[in-house]
Amino acid sequence: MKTVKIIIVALMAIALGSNSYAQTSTSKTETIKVSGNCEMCKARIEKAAKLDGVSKAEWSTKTKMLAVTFDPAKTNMEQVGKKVAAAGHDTEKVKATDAVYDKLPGCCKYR
Ligand SMILES: [Cu+2]
Repeated sequence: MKTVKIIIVALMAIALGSNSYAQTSTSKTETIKVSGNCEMCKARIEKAAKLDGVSKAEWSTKTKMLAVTFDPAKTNMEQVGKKVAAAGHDTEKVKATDAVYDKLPGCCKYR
């Protein structure tokens, strides 16, 4: 009976251990600077950043920083940046094209 208890405890430890390992290895959070002004920009930026593999995207109207939590096996910050730029917002590496930028509402013109 004692042996059974030890085995159960050992199995639980393995299960818990591998679970926390899986969490740290499958998602990471990175932050990039994204140009924008208002709450409308925030909604647009966060929507654009939600690619497949992105679990969380949050942009601050104050700091202009976009924090993205994603699965590195599925996507990366380069892809997120490209998508955000395609929606009309400049990022550190990728800039929005004039054609997309011109279509932004007046309050969102950050240049
Ligand atoms: Cu805006």
